Amino acid sequence: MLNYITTRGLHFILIMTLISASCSQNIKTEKQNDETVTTKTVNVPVFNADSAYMFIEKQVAFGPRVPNTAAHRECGDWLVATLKGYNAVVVEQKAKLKAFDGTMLDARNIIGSYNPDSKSRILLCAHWDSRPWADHDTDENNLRKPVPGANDGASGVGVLLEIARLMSINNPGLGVDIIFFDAEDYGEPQDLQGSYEHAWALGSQHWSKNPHVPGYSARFGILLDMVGAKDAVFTQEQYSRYYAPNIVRKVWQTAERLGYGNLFVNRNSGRITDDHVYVNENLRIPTIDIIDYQDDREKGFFDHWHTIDDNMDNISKETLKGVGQTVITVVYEAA
Ligand code: AHN
Ligand code: ZN
Repeated sequence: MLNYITTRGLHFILIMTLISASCSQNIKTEKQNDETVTTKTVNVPVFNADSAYMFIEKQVAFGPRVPNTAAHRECGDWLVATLKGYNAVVVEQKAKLKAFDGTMLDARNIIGSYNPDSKSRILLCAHWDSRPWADHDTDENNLRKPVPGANDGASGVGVLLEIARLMSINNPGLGVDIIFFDAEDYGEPQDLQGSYEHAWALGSQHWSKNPHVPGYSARFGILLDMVGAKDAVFTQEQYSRYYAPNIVRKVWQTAERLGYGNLFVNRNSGRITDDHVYVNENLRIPTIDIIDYQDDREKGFFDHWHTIDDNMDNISKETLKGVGQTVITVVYEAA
């Protein structure tokens, strides 16, 4: 009998150990200077930069994801299938959006949700379309060619797909909505005469006025834009600081703690009109932009910005790792 109980007890301990090892969170009690302190330790998944890199390669291989092209439709279908494959609840928000020149764009915002019933939610977003015109190319023959968009577009999506993959393995314990915005980069070519209002970020303008869930809200949002270049530097962009100063602090402090302070620098930069502006203004969700931008660089953005050389050659796994590990840590620690 004694033997039997001991064996049962052992089994119980073994099973409990296995359960706690597979949990994403565990409560740890430590003794420090005669004081008992309880610290919440969160097991944050390890971001795999090779995997993120492959997600970027895959998007670029479709060709430029310019709205109203086959590459755009095919890549959109692949994004939907990939999110579903990683157990997200997917909504495709299709809309005909009018570009600055009157062109009607067949646009699609793609939303992948985790824990859709949770009240406590975080929004992660990036644009998935690519720019129709390489209007910053040095060769004038390229000015009306589309950009490959490895960094400008695919990098943010690649990082978020890797986070989706990790969330399908290890539940983050709160609601997370990944939104791939369409038609961000259809703003008028630089050399065109005339001024156009709200020509950029058409997909996020549409979604923020017509969210996929009526009354949608989130605690905060993080936009990733151009997060894969070799020499990336993420400064603290002005709209982000204005609308979401606490989130800027949280993200930059997390990066510093993880050893990515060289990538996320404590330096301010000016206003960038990007998807986060409309999420802030229309939905009042404090949303920051992690964007490779410095006021004192020639273009502000990375060297190959809006040129036909925005390809895989400039994508750095080290940069992807720094961004991905920082963002996934912020998400899992918010639970
Ligand atoms: C403008 O330069 C107007 N917007 C920058 C946002 C952007 C363009 N992100 C990617 N491409
Ligand atoms: Zn762009």
